[in-house]
Amino acid sequence: MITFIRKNKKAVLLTILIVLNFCLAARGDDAATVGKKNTIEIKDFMFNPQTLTVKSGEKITWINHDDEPHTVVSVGKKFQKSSALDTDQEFTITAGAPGTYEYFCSVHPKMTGTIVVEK
Ligand SMILES: [Cu+2]
Repeated sequence: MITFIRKNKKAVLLTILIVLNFCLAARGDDAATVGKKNTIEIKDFMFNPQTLTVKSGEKITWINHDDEPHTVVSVGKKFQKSSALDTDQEFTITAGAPGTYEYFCSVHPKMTGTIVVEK
């Protein structure tokens, strides 16, 4: 009887470990998806998407797919500005306090975009 219970406990422990592993794997997938979700592509002198909504604490990445250099500069200096991004170069920030953040390209000031940060 005691042996039976011990064996059962091992089985329960093993099951917990397996379930935990699945949870961790699922979390890893989520993180990868979130990273891709918050990417703004710079192409044909435009930020795409023009408006991006993220949650506070999430990362936002711009990637320049033009042959021209572009920058990301916050209106009112509300977040760190990028250096001039060459082709395929990326710039990442972490979304701070909730609010609406406008930005532009200092090389081509007509290029503008908006970040909306939610709680
Ligand atoms: Cu530009």
